Amino acid sequence: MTQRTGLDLAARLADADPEIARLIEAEGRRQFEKIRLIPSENYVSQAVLEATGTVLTNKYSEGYARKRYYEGQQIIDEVEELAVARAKELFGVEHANVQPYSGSPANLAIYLAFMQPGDTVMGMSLPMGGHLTHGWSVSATGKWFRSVQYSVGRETGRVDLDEVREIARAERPKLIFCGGTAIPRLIDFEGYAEIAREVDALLVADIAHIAGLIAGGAHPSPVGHAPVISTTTHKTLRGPRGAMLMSDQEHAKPLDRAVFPGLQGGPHNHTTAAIAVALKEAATQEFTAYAGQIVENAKALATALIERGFDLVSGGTDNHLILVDLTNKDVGGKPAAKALDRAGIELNYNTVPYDTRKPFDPSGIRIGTPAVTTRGLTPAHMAQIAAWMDEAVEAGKKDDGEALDRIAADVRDFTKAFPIPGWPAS
Ligand code: DSN
Repeated sequence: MTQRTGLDLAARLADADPEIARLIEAEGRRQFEKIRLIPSENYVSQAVLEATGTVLTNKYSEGYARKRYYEGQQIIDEVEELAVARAKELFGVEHANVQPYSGSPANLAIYLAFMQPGDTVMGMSLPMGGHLTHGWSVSATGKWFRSVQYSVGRETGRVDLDEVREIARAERPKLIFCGGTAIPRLIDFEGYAEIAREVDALLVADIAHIAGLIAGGAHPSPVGHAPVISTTTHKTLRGPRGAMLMSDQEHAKPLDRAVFPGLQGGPHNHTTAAIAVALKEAATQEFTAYAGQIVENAKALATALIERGFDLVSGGTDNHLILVDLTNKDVGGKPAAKALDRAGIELNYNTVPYDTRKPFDPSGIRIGTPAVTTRGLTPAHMAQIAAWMDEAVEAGKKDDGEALDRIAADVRDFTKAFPIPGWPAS
């Protein structure tokens, strides 16, 4: 008997729920016809898609492999053990937990494991490129803990470890986060580790954005510097939406207890299986080449944008991500992002360091190359993308819908040559 897959189910979905089937089809087309530059998004492989659409979603398995609270775990245990073993092997860590539902719950588990309410956490401030869960004021992590935040240099756009050290010495945080969501430069894990050691803080590396680059050798690893590491699985790592926590042996048990039973019930086993598949893919030579190509593409796109007068925070990129300050283009990030989206180029508006505008109407846009690299784009294509972006930003400023639609048509023609896994669904 052949294995039934998610794709077989697609045919049934069309009969059972034509409205949802039509929307999934439309979203597939939308993803296919756009140039997707959102740096935290990607296109997963057919194999990862198939693993997510399986009978594993039917099973409850609270607990961990060989220590569950429900019967019938003979197969699920093997799935989870495979995912854990592959994560340990790929990242070279002593311990991995593949159960967190996504990045924010994974980070909350770290607080539950190692902090008491009111303890001090130190993280990069959100508008400077950090993450909500690194102690930002509106997040539970900023409400229930005492949070101190570091920034980037006003002129350099880069983290200044001297400033980080100064704040750490003065505030004595129990936990220090490094990493974030809008950091275009390499993270100096060793430098953070020295500071954490000096003030006796636990260093946590949030590698959600760069996990795939680390796995593929295109960014230094935090292993050996940060005893605790959190990551999502769906960004550069190119797996399903999910997360992992990794650590040394010393921090393993409290982390596991914080995920379950501290914060979560049953793990999403279909996601665990798809994470295992993505980790297997990430261990291949092809993936190493992919990770390197992401960075090459980002550097080429950065150069092409600078040639067109775009102002890049920190002057460029070392990784997959580019943060553009549109102040000199005399347009806000939000109207620019909306114009670009109409023109077939999908990205997100974003605050830039020291932004004078509000977070919901900021000065910047954030772009990245993981998704277009998956589709096979190379540095040779980046000048064209920069040209379309330039035209679209200018057309948007003049409210020139016709010009935006013309670019979108050109983009649609262009993307036809670069298929995405899973669409059209066969
Ligand atoms: N939403 C993620 C991102 O886009 O970077 C961070 O949580």
